[in-house]
Amino acid sequence: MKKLLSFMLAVTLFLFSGNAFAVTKVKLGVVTKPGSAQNIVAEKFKELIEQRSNKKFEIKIYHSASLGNETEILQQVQMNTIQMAIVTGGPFDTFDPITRVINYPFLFKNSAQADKILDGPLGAQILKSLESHGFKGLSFSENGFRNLTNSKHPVRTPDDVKGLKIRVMASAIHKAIWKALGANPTPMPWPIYTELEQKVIDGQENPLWVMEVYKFYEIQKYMSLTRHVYSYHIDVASLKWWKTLDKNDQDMIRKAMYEAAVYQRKDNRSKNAARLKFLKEKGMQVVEHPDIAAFRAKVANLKNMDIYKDPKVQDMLLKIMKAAK
Ligand code: EAX
Repeated sequence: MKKLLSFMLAVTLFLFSGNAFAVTKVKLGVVTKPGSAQNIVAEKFKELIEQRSNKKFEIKIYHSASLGNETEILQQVQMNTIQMAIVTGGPFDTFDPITRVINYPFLFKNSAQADKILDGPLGAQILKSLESHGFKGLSFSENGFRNLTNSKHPVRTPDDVKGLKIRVMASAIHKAIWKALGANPTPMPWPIYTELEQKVIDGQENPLWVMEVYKFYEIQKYMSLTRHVYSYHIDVASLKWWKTLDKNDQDMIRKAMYEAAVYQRKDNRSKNAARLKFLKEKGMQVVEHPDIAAFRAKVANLKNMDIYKDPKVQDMLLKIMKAAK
């Protein structure tokens, strides 16, 4: 009897002792659907962290806006009702104005340069800045370079943009870009298929994967490879939640998320040529070389706008512009 009791005590102690069996459930929100850039990061992160933590962390991915749109996801991350999220740069703009620096039009020459800057000290400074807004910024993954599509006519120059009703993300800089180009920018959360189909809006802008995964070729006849903004995601955790984790777990999570981001950027880029081919086959008329110089000229003064006046934001903009020269 005594033996049995001490055995049971030992088992109970073992079961309740510390972390060996304690599972930490993590809700991870993305607004887009399986196959999307955001969801590929989420799935890779889940795979890496569950394996490396021996399932101590269990990641449940909530995709397809099941936790709300991107702004709503970020609000829940601040409150720690959602622990992690992969969110496009645009909607961060209202939470921390420093993020709008990366959305500056025609900022990066190419993806290698974007990686170098965002993975370097300037990117780290931007991620750090998010802490004063309740987010632990972990890494940058990517949506990709954004291109314009519309249902009205081919766009070669800014003159062709005049009067088009273009959906933009919830972001001051995205709205400013399309206003400067002469469009009628209309902020709207994701997804937007129905609005395009019903012609509430004429066009939208997004990286190539979006036109494929969301079947925009069915409802948007014209695409121009404007590559006007390098669209990043910020892979974040709730700062409230982050502070409850010990240093080892924090390091493991940060590392796994960065690796997931690097994996996804590469994956995304490797598919672009095939996507362009696919979209043409589906009947999209593509202007491959719009007059980029004319587009650039129209947005050249945006850096002097009020949305970049905050000294911290202005300072970051100038530093990134210099680094991207
Ligand atoms: O990734 O809202 C947007 O235009 C985003 O790019 C969207 O989440 C697709």
